This record gives sequence, C-alpha cells and structure tokens, in this order.
Amino acid sequence: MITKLFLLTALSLMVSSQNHGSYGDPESSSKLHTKFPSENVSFIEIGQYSGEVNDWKYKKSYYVSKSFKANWDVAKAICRSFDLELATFETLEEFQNFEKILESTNPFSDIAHVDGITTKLGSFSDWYWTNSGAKIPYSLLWNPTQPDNGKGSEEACLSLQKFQGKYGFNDYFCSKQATVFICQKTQLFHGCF
Ligand SMILES: [Ca+2]
Repeated sequence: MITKLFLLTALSLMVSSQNHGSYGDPESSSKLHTKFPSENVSFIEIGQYSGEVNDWKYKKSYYVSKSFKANWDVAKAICRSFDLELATFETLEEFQNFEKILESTNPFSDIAHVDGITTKLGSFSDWYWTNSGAKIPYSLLWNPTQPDNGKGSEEACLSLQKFQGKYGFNDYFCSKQATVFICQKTQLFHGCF
C-alpha cells in the first residue's frame, strides 16, 4: 500500500515534469515565477538526487523559496501551485545527500518547512510524509535537543533547521511562518535512467 501511494504520487509528479536549469538558472526561476506572480514567489534550484525505492528509480530536483515567508500549509499549497511538492526524503541516503547539498549551497540560516507531520507531539519516530501517507522509514537526524515540541507547545510539522552551523530536523509549529520552504520535483523510472 505504501509503495502504491508513493508510486502514485511520484507518477503524478512525473506527468507534469519539466526540465530545469542548474542552481541559480535565471530561466528556470523566471519560468516558475510567472506561474505565481501575485504572491511574488520564486525558487532557486539547489541540487538533484537519483535514488531507488522498491525497484523503481527516481530523480529529484530540490527548490528553495526566495524571500517569501509562509506557514506549513501555505508552503505546501504554493509548492503544488508550481506542480511541485513539499520536499520529502525517501531514504536516509537521500537525506544525507541533501545535507551535503545544504552545506554546499547554504540556502537558509534558520528554519525551512519540509513535508512531514506527526500526531504524537514530541515523537522521535512517528512521523509521516503527507505526500504519500507513508511512515518515514528511517531514524530522522534530529538537531540537538529536538524534537522538543516547543517545550510543551504544538510542533506537529517537520522542518529543517540550521543549528550551530549544521542542518538537521526540528519539529516546528505548522502555523508559524518560516523564512523559506523546500519543494521538490520527482521523476520516476522503471528500469534504467
Ligand atoms: Ca522543535
């Protein structure tokens, strides 16, 4: 079931896939920007990844919003308005690759919304990707002292945080605006790339 959900999500993204330029490519950013002019949102592509899940190969491109604050729900809606999704990391290997992308591009210095929610506040392991409904299948690399549920608040959404110079996961308020959010485009392949 989880595999089916993942494939359906990825297939739907593949249908709307398009070619993008590299990091900072003005043509790519401009093309995305023109789809959402009223909110003045644009993105920078910061990197790509190729991986494999259940015999399906996939390629992803990651996009970081530029200078537009949004809470988690709005961030998710904006990603979808560009035929993107809030970023997920299907495997620990994919996330570790993404950490390297963050370290090399340094696209934000505080909090960034990504996909992922929990119904067990403060939980280390009960987190789900909302794009697919699948439970996150590996141990998230939390920042020190995280997840802390805001010391008794209601931090039910997943984020990435730069803390003491290093990027890691943080549970964060769904309702609070983050400076940036991270979207992705996924292409799915059966067989070879
Ligand atoms: Ca937290």
